[in-house]
Amino acid sequence: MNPRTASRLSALALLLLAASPTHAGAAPDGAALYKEHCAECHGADRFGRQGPALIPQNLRRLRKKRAHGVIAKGRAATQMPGFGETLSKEQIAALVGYIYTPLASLPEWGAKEIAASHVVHKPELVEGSAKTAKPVYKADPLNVFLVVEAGDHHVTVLDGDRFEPIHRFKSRFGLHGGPKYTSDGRFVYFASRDGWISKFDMYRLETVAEVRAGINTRNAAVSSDDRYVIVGNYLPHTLVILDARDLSLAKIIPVTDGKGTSSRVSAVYDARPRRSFIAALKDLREVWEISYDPDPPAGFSGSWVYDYNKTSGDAAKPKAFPVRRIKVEQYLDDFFFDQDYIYVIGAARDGGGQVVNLDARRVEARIDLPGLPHLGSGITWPYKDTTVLATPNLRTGEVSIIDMATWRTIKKLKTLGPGFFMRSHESSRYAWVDVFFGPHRDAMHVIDKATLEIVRTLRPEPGKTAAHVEFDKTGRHALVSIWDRKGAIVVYDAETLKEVKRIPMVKPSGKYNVHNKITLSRGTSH
Ligand code: DHE
Repeated sequence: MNPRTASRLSALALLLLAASPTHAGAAPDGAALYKEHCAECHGADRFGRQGPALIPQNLRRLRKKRAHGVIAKGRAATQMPGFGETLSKEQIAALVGYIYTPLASLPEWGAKEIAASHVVHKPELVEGSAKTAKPVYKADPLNVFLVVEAGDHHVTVLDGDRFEPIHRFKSRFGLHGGPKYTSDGRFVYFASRDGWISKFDMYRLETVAEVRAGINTRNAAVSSDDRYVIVGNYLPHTLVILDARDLSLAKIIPVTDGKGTSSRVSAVYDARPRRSFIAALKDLREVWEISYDPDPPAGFSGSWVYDYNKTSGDAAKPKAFPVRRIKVEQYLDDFFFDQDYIYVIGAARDGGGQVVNLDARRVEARIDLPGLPHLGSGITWPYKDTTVLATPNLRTGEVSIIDMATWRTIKKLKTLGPGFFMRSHESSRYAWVDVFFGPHRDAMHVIDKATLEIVRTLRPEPGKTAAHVEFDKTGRHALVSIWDRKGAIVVYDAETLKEVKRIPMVKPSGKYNVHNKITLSRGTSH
């Protein structure tokens, strides 16, 4: 080979090497590796998609060394896989460097952007007039389930008596968390991980309105008076309040401590008897109570007034959304309420829990939780002369059963592996818990609520993950998801534990019964 050709070839080889994010020799290119391995779930722009945003502002609680471990080994209790087998240490280090590199500018998602994304698809359904007040189908509207099919981003409306699909429609990409019904079950609100909130009419089976309330959203809640929807965001660090009728913007609350530190929102829920929303924060050791009571009790601050009636000088206008901040000991990654909504039982990703008294505005007890429970999954039931709270733990194969009078763990029930979801119903003697991770992920335990023992382990489809149970209105049937693209909803007789029916679905994740949700059944999430 002549020297000129050889030098051209080696230049070409160098070019090719530089273009490959995984080649040996040259320093790995974090940006290219990100594009190849991370962008699909975390977004090409790093603002999050199904996975969270990977920018320094949202990684404050994760040290670089830990980030290295997460990329190598995956993250417990999330869909994050480990890349330790695929990527070298140097490549992982390059990725860590890349995700901690500040962006030239932070994305704006304020009033202007939110308003520009707002679409009212069906103006005639915004208020739900008498003319449209009957379902277009013949099924008990209170015993209908919504099933989120995560595999192809659809939602099925399922008749809870006959277990037959009534309707199926395309949802926004990556719905996460429970859809939230209005108090009569007529409307429902979905939140997607990328910030879209959709309002759906359960009677007319149509999407009424949509708005993008954030770039990377945690979850949403509806006020008990059906007037507002609140959205908790990871990005930007805001709580966004929408008018529940048409999803127009009512207020943006920046989540900051007033001293320059802002925070992601871990979760926000409605606290019905308090007429307030409660938000847990990821980066500030605080719980926030946001009142929508026209006459909020003492301790709230903030004077912004939202003209809900869109009129001026109206005496009935609520003093909208003042905030009361409560200091806590640890960052809360999620939480759960007691049945009276006085206590917040909060959990941190690294384990441990704390009980916050919302009235006294202080931490009142610590509870023993070994790892982060997917706390939306905690349920309660009467046990002997007390009430217990039970939740699976995402790291260890055990269900913690806690006495809510003393906050002591009365049992750690061994399971075949860490679980995600736990469910029951007032009229059922059983509680069901899945085994989401590990070799037994196809198993579903059935626990006797009186003896606190596992009485049966079902395997609805051997080899495929069985997860997330929801009961029908009466509690006679329990529905289990086969979490697979060729999946199904398997309906069980909740007493005999025998299979009744199998309905094919595309990776059905959660399912949500209207009656159980709007009556705040103890056996399900709210
Ligand atoms: Fe969830 C609900 C947090 C991972 C499926 N999940 C929730 C809620 C929170 C939460 C705060 C309650 C929101 C609500 O209903 O308003 N989830 C988290 C996490 O912190 C975690 C561990 C990491 C993350 O990725 O955010 C996590 N969740 C997952 C998953 O990996 C699951 C299994 C698949 C997915 O869709 O991402 C998953 N989460 C669900 C489902 C619900 C949920 C199906 C609703 C349960 C219900 O019955 O209400």
